[in-house]
Amino acid sequence: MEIIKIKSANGVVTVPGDKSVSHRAVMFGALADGVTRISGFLKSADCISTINCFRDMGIEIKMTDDVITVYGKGMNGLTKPKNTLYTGNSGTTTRLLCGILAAQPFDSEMTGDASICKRPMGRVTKPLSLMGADIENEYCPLRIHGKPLSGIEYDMPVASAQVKTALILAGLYADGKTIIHECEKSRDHTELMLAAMGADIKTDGLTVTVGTTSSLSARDISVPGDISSAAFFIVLGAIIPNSEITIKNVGINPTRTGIIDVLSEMGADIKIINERISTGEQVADIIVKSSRLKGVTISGAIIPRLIDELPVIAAAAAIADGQTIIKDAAELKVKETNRIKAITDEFLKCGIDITETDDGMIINGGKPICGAEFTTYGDHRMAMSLAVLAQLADGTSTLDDADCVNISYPDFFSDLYSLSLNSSL
Ligand code: SPQ
Repeated sequence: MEIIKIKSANGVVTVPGDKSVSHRAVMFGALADGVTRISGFLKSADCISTINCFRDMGIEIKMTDDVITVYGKGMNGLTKPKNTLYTGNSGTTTRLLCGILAAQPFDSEMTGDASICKRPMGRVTKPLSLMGADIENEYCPLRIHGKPLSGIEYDMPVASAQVKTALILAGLYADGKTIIHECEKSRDHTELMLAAMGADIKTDGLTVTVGTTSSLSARDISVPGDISSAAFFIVLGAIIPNSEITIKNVGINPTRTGIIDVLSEMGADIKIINERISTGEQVADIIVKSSRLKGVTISGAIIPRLIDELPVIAAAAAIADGQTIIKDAAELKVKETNRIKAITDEFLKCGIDITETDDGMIINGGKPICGAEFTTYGDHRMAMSLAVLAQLADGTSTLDDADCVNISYPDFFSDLYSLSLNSSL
């Protein structure tokens, strides 16, 4: 598909619901007593995979245009799936389900697409096995033999909300306390949502303590817009001259806002307005105007707060004057594709001065870039980041597989092109 170039980007965008919160809303709603109505749910391929897995375990889930209704059956209400649970491209579905399935009184199998079968599950299955879980294999397909679990104290070797959440979910079923120490703070939607539903869960700095929880109470959930989707428009507005974009209703949970901190440090003109709280999550509108960017170093504790935004931040770095160094981001290698290699290989195609490192990359930005025939590797965030980068390239750019945006943002291209309609070209 050819990427259409817009000369400036002006107008208002409402990005779809947060992917992390949407998955969790269905999962926790299924385990709750009562009915959970979810508004703003992200109807993308990944979140539909979660819905399908829970339907396969006997949970009734109704979908209308505006609301997803989950008829929870309580902590012990899931039934043995007749077939292998299929998680598609979704790491979140696969890893979080490990924590739930490990504690069920039935055996189950789980697998996903070619990308999921290459993503490491040992990071979840190993600590779960310390709790008594019996899971065969460290890559999908996984065979899970449900067992009674016991609480453990666990030092996480990597900052990962998926690992943390799998252990928290197992901890709800386990006998005794489960104490999890994070090495860096990762997104905390699970802790906020489960606490609001009455789970025995407490957070103290980098430590999360979970106790046996026999019931969760259902509550209606309004899912905020996904800052990981807003990220494409934040960068777009910053790098395309004469642009001003307002992105409405974006979740600004502090564990997710690293992109705003980094782009602001790069010189971006970003304003956060209408800050409010919506079902326990901070939400706001974001206004971004074009400005000249400069290179920065991105490393350490901020990395988990912007891990999914690094591909599009790299696009901003290619446009920015000077050097950007991204380090401590080896986690990028185990996403939908190896995002360090994918970014480097694709950016080289358009003449960007970029060097791949073991845990990130070095980009010397601010030089002219040319259009290219891009490969997405089936990775939604690569596709959207390359579409943003291509806006400032000389000549034509194409994507080999634009459909992969359906994983997290099915309307991405129509939202992108709508911004040029508001510009006086
Ligand atoms: O679900 P999946 O495929 O792992 O999705 C990604 C993404 O880019 O959308 C990562 F590839 O987001 C993860 C994120 O990187 C979603 C997530 C969550 O909802 O808990 C947490 C992060 O992963 P991790 O490994 O750091 O826990």
